[in-house]
Amino acid sequence: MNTVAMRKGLLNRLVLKRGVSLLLVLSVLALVVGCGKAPEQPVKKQTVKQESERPVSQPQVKQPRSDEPITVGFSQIGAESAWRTAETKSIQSEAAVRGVNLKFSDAQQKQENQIKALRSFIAQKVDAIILAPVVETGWEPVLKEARDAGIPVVLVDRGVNVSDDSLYATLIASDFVEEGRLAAHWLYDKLDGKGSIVQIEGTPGSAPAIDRKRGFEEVVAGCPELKIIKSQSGDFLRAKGKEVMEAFLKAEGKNINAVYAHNDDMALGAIQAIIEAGMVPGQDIVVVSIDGIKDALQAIVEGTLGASIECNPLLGPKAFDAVESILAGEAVPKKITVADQLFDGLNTSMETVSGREY
Ligand code: GYE
Repeated sequence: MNTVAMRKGLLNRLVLKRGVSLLLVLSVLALVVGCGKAPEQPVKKQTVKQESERPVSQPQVKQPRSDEPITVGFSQIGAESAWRTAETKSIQSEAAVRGVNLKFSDAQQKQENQIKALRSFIAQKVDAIILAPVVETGWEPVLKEARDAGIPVVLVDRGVNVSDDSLYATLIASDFVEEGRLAAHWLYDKLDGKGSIVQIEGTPGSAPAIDRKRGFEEVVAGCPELKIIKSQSGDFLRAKGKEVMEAFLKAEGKNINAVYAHNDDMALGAIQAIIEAGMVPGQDIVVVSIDGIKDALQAIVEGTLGASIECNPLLGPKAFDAVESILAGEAVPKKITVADQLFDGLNTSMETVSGREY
């Protein structure tokens, strides 16, 4: 068997195996693909370190009275994507199931609104806060206020960049760097190692945009015949993904072989732009993205989207498990990693689509 056939066979087997961890997929692929080896330098100070997966006890958390329902404040980013809407629903419905009194605040993509919401939760003396931080930086003052008030903060889906880990109790999220690497390896395989890629990035300064870019570019840097010719933010929005792709097509036209979008919504917008430009997505231009939402799985079945790396948004159960453990004085891991999988034409059918909740 030649190397390409071997690589294909390997990838096929790997994608077919549901629930396989990205880490496992990548370590095998890194050996076989031969490009995109891990960089010599450690890539950014990770928001969360591996060794932090060990349970750690929490600093002075006020224990609620056990006969009363707990009150939790949830500061959500907004509703920019189908992924985000699914996450909101998961947290709201899990709160209802557990009889938690949930105070919900939608920040409409603005960090200042999230900071205001957190201050209001602190003033209302909630038992715990769940925060999905829009960007990585700028959280220290308000997180200190929460810690001083004895209110634990559980981060969901995006990490923060803080000098002191004790400012939050735990982070429940996918490994975005690995998602980016997996997208690049899939594309390498699809393009037989060569081609020009355009990248549609997520919200500037957000953990998934930073890390998905880093993981993807790290692999591409090791592939001499793969090039990223354009890169721009589409803010995780379908309409903006389309706009950015229109501009890319205007500037580069037929030079573009592939699109890497940091989420499915932007990829679906880009697919629309490709069709409107008279080209065939999946044939003239290959598209790969991240999230694994229902519409993306449908596009995979239709052949317009090549692959989507799942990022599981159903974080409600894990978030409230963490809140309850912390309030019970139990130790929780500093990072709770959510397992994801890759979807492409080999493992996605109409049945997969209809089984998808979001
Ligand atoms: O991938 C994207 C969204 O933070 C993981 O945010 C999340 C990302 C998700 O809007 O669709």
